[in-house]
Amino acid sequence: MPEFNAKQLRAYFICGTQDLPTGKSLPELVEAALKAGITAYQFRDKGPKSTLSKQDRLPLAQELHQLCQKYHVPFFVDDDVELAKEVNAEGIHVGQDDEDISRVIRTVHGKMIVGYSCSTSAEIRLADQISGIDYYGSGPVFATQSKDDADPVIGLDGLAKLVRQTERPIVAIGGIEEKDLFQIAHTKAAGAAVISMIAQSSNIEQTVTRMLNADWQYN
Ligand code: TZP
Ligand code: MG
Repeated sequence: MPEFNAKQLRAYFICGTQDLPTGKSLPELVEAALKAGITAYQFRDKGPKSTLSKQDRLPLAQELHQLCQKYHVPFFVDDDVELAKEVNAEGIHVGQDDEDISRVIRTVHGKMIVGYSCSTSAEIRLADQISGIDYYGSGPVFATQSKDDADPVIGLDGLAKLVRQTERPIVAIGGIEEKDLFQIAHTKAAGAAVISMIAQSSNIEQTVTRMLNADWQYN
């Protein structure tokens, strides 16, 4: 079982081919983020803007996993349990509309870190009853351009309420910019999960350093 520590949620980078700025490949971007010190990476490749065919997904995921291993950073796969198993990922992230969470846990139990998206109190209440979930991803905290079917914005207050409700660590997601990190940290969320803040950054080293050095209060 890969080691899980909530500190791995502090600077959590999510990226697929649909999120790439022009002129950069996914391995180039992910390696820049790893060099800068991200604490987790999630391969999330989906939607009409993905440039990958189904058969290209596996070798790319393998390459990205190897990169993460070089930097001792856990590699998560979004949604696709089969792919996660094929590449021997450290973790899987499951959404409310993905494969049933209890089924996923039975399949990967003891072998992968499990993350689950919960954006309401009711979702957390139900999820807290299920053992084998390591962390929640909650949001969108702010409006996001990166997910077409995003849930309604929960805001910092909504995030703080979910954090108070559960003992499990929550990684905040959705529209987070560098200027928001202090307030995110002060909700006692365990970290920030971001696409654009890193993918679109003109200084990835500085962006990730700011994520790592936000005044995180979760312990
Ligand atoms: N889930 C909720 S919001 C979101 C996902 C995958 C997108 C986050 O991307 P960004 O660019 O950091 O807003
Ligand atoms: Mg999903």
